[in-house]
Amino acid sequence: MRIDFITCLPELLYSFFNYSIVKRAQSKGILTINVHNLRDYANNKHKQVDDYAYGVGAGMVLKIEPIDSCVQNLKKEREYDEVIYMTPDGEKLDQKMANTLSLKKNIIILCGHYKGVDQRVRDSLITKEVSIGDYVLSGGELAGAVLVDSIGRLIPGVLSDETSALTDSFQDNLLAPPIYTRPREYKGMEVPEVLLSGNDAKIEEWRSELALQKTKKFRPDLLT
Ligand code: 6GU
Repeated sequence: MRIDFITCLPELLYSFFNYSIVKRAQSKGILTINVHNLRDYANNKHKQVDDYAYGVGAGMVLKIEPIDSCVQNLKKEREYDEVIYMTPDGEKLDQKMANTLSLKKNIIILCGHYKGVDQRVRDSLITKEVSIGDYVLSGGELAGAVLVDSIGRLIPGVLSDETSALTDSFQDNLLAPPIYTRPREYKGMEVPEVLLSGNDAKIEEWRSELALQKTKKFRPDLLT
């Protein structure tokens, strides 16, 4: 999979991509991430990529020319399955969306300022708008990093134990059951007996039951 990021703040993304699960995916050759600095596509001598909003004045808006020029450059090289714009008014990211996107070959992710981009970018270039939740961030970079982390770990071969992504919370609309490691007892708190029993069927039954209990308690909305 190949992901091309378009951003005014490339530094914000580099550190994340060099340390996370995404780093592992990249060194295994399963995922390639390229970060493009929007400023490199500005066609004016001040390298200006944003401007005042027509009519409302206050707040800077990303201009269409540098974005269009960057996107067209990329499209000359390959076809893209999606051109995603990170925005708080987009479709909310969930595990299902991450699953779907993890199967794509090439995607572009555009990160905006909080005041947004010229509407014509959204009308003519963007195929999908994604939000990571109902709150406002000052830019799309952190949201884009969240999106790529959620996708990256689902690409087959990225996690060493492939089944571990399949048993995550949300994968079957249930929260994950509790897990334990050594010691068996700590300050009077014991590991549930069944987990020490070696009886796989019993353990599976216990895990399903606790996943259901936990979901009922903390996220009943997932069960409806
Ligand atoms: Cl994708 N962008 C921004 N700026 N804020 C957000 C968001 C995205 N998702 C939630 N808040």
